[in-house]
Amino acid sequence: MSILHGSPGSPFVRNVCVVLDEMGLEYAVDPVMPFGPNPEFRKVSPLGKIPALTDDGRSLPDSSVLCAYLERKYPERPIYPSDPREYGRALWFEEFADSALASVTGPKIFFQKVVSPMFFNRPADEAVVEKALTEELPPLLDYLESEAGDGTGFVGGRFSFADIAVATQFVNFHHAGYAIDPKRWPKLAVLVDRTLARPSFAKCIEQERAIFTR
Ligand SMILES: N[C@@H](CCC(=O)N[C@@H](CS)C(=O)NCC(=O)O)C(=O)O
Repeated sequence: MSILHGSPGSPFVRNVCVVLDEMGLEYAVDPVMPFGPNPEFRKVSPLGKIPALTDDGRSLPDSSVLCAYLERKYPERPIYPSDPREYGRALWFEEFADSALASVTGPKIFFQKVVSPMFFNRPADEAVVEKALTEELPPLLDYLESEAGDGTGFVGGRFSFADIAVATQFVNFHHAGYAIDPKRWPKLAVLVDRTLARPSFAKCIEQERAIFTR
């Protein structure tokens, strides 16, 4: 059985949990915390980041790498589109989510509102949160709304990894007490809700709520 190294609350660890679950694969979790001094873990993940996966006795880091690896190892259970253009678009949404979206929903919202008070006994910097919510996040949501189609999937009107990569960032947004405004971003709200209602996501979210809901 493969071992997923990582802890709850990381959108990148969650991506891999969801993909493993969507593929019907069993795995065990090694609860590695990020940012800690753990030289042993660097043998598995040289940059010290979570997640990493040990599979058949060998390890690989990085959620994007792991999802691509799993897709290649289990081609009968695809989560990326097979059409080249659609595949490229799915990779683009993954990149958009992992970089632009994560850099706002992660450090500027989830870290401020949840991690900082809960684990470092420090209140949120409300100015950072306010700027993120009112200035930085809306243009990103406008773009996603324009690409959300009829709410059945960002790529080709079907569920794919593009939907997972975007939706995982909103789990952290929800943990921080926020939700996508369905009046302003109706298609995006439907698509994210639909993606998060899948059993693969629902299982992760339930476990995480027990930790992060105050
Ligand atoms: N590109 C990486 C990003 C992973 C990442 O940034 N993980 C964070 C936790 S959400 C982490 O481990 N940060 C610790 C650090 O940067 O030292 C991936 O997709 O796996």
